[in-house]
Amino acid sequence: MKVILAIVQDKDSQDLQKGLVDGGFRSTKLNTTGNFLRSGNTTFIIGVEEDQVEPALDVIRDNCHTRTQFVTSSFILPEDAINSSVEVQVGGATCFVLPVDKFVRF
Ligand code: 2BA
Repeated sequence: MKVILAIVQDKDSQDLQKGLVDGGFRSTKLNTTGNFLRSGNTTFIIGVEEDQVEPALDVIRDNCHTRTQFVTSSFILPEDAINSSVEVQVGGATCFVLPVDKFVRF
């Protein structure tokens, strides 16, 4: 068994939630915060059998989109005197696939 941790943008979270349920995947949703932009994102914990990792990643890929965000450099670098805008590409999804030693449900 594997666990997928998928960090996605809040804007994609509802579609992904539906896609996972429709695809028969069990998951847990956490409200999280990106450390760089310091804004909200969503982390899905998805437990799957090994042969379901790629199908689950396909669902994530299909429902999560890359977006461009502009942030002021002073927001990222407070010591920066010039308040210029910096372009940042966020998402579609950042995924970690981890092995699971043991899985039990009582
Ligand atoms: P944030 O940390 O808020 O990062 C948002 C976006 O800002 C990132 O998009 C990336 O384009 C940019 N960024 C982040 N750190 C940067 C840095 N040190 N220098 C320049 N640009 C930087 P994504 O890469 O798509 O990441 C989206 C969110 O996924 C992140 O939100 C964070 O919550 C999570 N994430 C990404 N990589 C991670 C990692 N290696 N470990 C844990 N979480 C990660």
